[in-house]
Amino acid sequence: MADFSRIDGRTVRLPRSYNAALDLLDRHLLEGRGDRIAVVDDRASYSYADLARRADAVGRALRAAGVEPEQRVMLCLLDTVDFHATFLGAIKAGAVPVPVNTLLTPEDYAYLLEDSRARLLVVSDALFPKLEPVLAQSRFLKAVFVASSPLGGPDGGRPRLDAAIEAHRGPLEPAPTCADDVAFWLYSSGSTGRPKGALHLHSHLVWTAALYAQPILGIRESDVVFSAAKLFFAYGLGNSLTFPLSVGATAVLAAARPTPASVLRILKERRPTIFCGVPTLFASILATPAGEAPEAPALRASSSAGEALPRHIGEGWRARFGSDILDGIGSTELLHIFISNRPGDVRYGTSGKPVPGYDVKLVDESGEPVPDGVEGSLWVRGPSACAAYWNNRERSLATFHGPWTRTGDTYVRDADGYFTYAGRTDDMLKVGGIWVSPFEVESAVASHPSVLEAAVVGQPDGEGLVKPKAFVVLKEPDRASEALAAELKAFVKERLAPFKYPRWIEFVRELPKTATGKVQRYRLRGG
Ligand code: 3UK
Repeated sequence: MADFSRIDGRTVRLPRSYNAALDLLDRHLLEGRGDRIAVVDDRASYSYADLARRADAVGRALRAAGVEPEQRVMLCLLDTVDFHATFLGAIKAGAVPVPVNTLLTPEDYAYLLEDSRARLLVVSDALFPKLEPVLAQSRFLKAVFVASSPLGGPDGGRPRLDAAIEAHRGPLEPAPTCADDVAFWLYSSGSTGRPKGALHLHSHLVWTAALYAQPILGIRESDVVFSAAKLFFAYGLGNSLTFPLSVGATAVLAAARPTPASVLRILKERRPTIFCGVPTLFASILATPAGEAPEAPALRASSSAGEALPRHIGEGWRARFGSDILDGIGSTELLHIFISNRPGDVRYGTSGKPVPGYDVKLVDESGEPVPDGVEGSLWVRGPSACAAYWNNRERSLATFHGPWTRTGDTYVRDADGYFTYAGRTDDMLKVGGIWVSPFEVESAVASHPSVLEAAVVGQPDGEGLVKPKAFVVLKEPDRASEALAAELKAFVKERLAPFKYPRWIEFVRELPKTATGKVQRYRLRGG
């Protein structure tokens, strides 16, 4: 009989012998939830029993292909049921799934294959053309399975995952893992340097469900979750896999890139009760004209993460959809959200309060705690923090200090205990000797009714002194003009300390962003 976790208030009791896939998937069959719907993707609905059978077949196929426990399996998959089956099947078999961003270049994938030494790759057909050119140069890869997606695509003559599943039907003997074994990796992309593989353990998934999803989001068996943030991102993995599967709820998946129209259609037709997105998406949805009510008939809460949610977006969403967006900060290293707003206690413009079970501290340059109202570097401690970065002693030493993880973010805590984002430690600007948070300037610019979004970087002026410059995306790009630029400068000057206003405004059609929606300010510097 399998050993499962027991969630006990804010604590998770984990047996030493523990496999996360049994806890998230097989447990539901034993507890009588086999017929409940686990996943609804673009093509079909899958019960917990269906998903468990698929995961077992994938695990057996991996073993048959020569994948051994502890070896990595790279997943470059669009959001379909195949992600769940492969991620959980690999974990159950003791292998280590490594989901990667689906928006990278062939060169990036070559690096990730080399760094992870993945033995097997499971790739969606639509993404196969980006992987195919680099497969031959991988020294470790033994096999490739191509997963059919609703978007379609070639397989280069490689075996299809569906065929492998058919050929390997049958029960999978779970690997005898323990709670502290490495279960999966997630690559963390900084604004500089190569991505680093964050090593996550079997225990980490259930901890994020027990500390954040159940008490804060309030997720329960009857919920239907739709996350526009994709499964390869730690945020999406929690939203669409860990959290619903932790309680026997349902995840709605969409393979294509989310657009305001596609998200609005899903909110209406699939009736999710919980929606998860990133601020840019919430903003672009709000920029569309309100439709016939009700636009989101079942929605009771949304979450936002990845970057800070500007206050006006939260307020606009509440006004239009009748429920709140819970902004929270998480990271790949901590796996999910550790400071968050919560239902009935939302303070827009802040990240909320620490999620019980996580400890956070704000410190100055010498590591001393800063008082309330003063910016400090954010450190966090909690049971879902990754063990280390793979094969990168230097970056591990710089980030993980005993039980504490340095996030690289600057935050300020107010007297009521709410935490407000003040930028990345590395993006802060010194203007006239005073720190300016580009984020603060961006928020001010973006609160102008003509602006969709903005990014602010430092640029040297005629004196060689750094001043803020704003790159601005307008809701109606054709409205760009000198007059509007002057108006935006005045608008910011009225709202912030005058030295913070952007000395230059450049109108652009879009901002350079990481696949997970973060503005790449470094690409705008010197621009
Ligand atoms: C920034 C935020 C302000 C912050 C993530 C939820 O974003 C996630 O992980 P990443 O590793 O990036 C982490 C960094 O992103 N950030 C995230 N959320 C917020 N800044 N307000 C926010 N609400 O710089 C952080 O250090 O890509 C988010 C769950 C899991 C995640 N991995």
